[in-house]
Amino acid sequence: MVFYDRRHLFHLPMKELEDGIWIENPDKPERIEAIRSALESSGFQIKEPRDYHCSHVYQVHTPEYVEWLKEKSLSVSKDREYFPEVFGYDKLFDTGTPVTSGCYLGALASVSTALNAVDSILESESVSYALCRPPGHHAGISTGGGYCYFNNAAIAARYYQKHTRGFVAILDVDFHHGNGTQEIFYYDDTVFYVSIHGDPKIFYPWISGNPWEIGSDSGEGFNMNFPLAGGTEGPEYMRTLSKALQEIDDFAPDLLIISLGIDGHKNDGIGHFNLNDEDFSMMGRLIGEIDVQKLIVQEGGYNPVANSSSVLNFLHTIR
Ligand code: Q9C
Ligand code: ZN
Repeated sequence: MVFYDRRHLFHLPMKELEDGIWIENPDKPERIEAIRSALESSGFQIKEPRDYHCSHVYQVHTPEYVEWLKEKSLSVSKDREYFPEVFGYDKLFDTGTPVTSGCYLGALASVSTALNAVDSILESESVSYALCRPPGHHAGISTGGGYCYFNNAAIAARYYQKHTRGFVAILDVDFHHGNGTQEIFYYDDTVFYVSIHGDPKIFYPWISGNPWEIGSDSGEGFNMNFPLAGGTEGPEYMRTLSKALQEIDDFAPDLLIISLGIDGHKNDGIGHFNLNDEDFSMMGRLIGEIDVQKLIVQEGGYNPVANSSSVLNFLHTIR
């Protein structure tokens, strides 16, 4: 089942400060609208989600962060955006993630999209896809960044556990390391976070994603990072993915959440892998070999054309 919420259209970030220069913000509504229309034309039925109480957000994020974002977002005027002024001393950790007038409600709708998909899983759907925007995997316990405000996948994991007490694995295939998801579950042995991403020595978010970050205390051994070089092609990627999937299979989760970014596609303007449309078919096929219910949560992916073909391919092969 596919879930989508049109309220993401109210979140319209305009610019991003990159290397001291203002550029157009790549998190455009079109990147998601392209996926939606491709899914519609190939016969997927799309459900508009119901809303959930905002308390689910507090299972992951601190009240201080959520309240701050709400107040800032609801007070910024429609044609403006708020940027963190002093790097490292604000609740947004980079200069690509402005507070817009629509970001708080948009982020809540994005969370709802993921929670609706969890409900379908609880009603025994085998694979569900949450077409989320804004994305979530860079959002940590009390910080937003990387175009992310609330961590959709993490909140979905907690919501699933509330109903099942089950074990959850999160496989993150976005080009960037999901520093937020890693942080949220770092001390937790009930959620296994596994990520394949561009080497953080060179690529955003720089602060995390190394192989020695393995989790801590009872979470030790339940966090695993597979950094890859820029330019990585399909065959090497699939070898790494197979290793990651073997680890997930050993963990034997009750639910597998896939943080699906398309920014590893060769035509993506932000990520730096060399994957093509067929590679996303192969990814879906390999992940589908694990016999567990699956929740796919959309993360990055900035080329509308690559997004729609790759998501279609992925959804056609996963099971
Ligand atoms: N010069 C996601 O894909 N910009 N976020 C990096 C490097 C931020 C990506 C700029 C990329 C964030 C969800
Ligand atoms: Zn990304």
